[in-house]
Amino acid sequence: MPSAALMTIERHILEAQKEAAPQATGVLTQLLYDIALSAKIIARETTRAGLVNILGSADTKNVYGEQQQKLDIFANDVIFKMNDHTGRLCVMASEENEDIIPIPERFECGKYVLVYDPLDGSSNVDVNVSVGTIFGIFRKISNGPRGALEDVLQAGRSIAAAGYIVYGPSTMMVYTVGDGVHGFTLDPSVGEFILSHENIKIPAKSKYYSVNQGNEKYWTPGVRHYVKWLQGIYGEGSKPLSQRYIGSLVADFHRNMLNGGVYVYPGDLNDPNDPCGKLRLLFEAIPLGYIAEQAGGAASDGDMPVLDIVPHKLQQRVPLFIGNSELVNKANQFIRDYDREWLEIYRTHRDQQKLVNRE
Ligand code: P6P
Repeated sequence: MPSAALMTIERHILEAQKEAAPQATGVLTQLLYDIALSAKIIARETTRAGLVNILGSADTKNVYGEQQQKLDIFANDVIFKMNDHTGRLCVMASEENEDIIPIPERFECGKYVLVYDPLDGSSNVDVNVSVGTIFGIFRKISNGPRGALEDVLQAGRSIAAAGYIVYGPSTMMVYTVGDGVHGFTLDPSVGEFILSHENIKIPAKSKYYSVNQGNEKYWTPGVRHYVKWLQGIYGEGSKPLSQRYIGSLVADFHRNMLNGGVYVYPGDLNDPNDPCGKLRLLFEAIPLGYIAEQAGGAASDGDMPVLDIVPHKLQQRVPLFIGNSELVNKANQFIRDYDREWLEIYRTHRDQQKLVNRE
């Protein structure tokens, strides 16, 4: 491999694919290029959002009833338009769209599926806080000539690649094709993503935990105990971690990937009909969960690995504990010990499909 200084993301993807899959046709490589280019276009707009009238809310809401930001819509459009005509995809699905996004009839279909959250944490753009794009790539499994919902509703164990872009003080793209996690920093002077973090591994020693303390009143007993354990309140054996919560999952997750820690967005029983928390299984938990596991970490819904869950609907939401394996496993233990009522209710919502890797 050439030295890191010369290693652009395009070259790295090509070299990694040649090594990991010599028989590869290069389609996945091209697809990752397309996403990198989309990221450059989105980065340009997020860094100058204050200068053009692209700031603030659009007058539309997404499928979750959340106010869409103008940049949400811009980022959603960019990713779609950079990928709808390439013949590499058979179908797309976006957190911002209610249904799957078919490839227009006038274009050929390919063998891959792209799921994405175009601009996670977008409400932070107006206050100049880091935001991110999250994506996952699956292979087509349906028999028809074009993509279908079944191509999108796949468990994370089947994923082919995943990544995120964090638009912060610098723009970074982090991706994995199952052979380690690699980070690239955008050099705006040449418009290239240059390898800056090769083979990222989550540190064994954690520094941070990320949770919205403002939701404490809704937390289940197990989550309450867990957060106190993270704060070191239980003395010997518990963790005196610092809290960092940006309100932007990609930014919090990226920091914890590099410095060690856990991000927590739990479910609760504030509404017994809605025990699943806020985050989306397909567009957030599965792609980031794959990256976390590839970096030696873990991602759980408080009960099992998120990569083992078979999604039963596009907008399925899950509780998320993601980052350092020891911290994630500890969350599962506290929930197992203290949150049987919540666990029973949550499982009925989740297990509407056979689970992967369950005998
Ligand atoms: P809350 C952004 O909307 C997001 O999906 C994540 O990026 C972020 O971590 C979380 O929601 C923030 O949610 O309820 O703490 O404001």
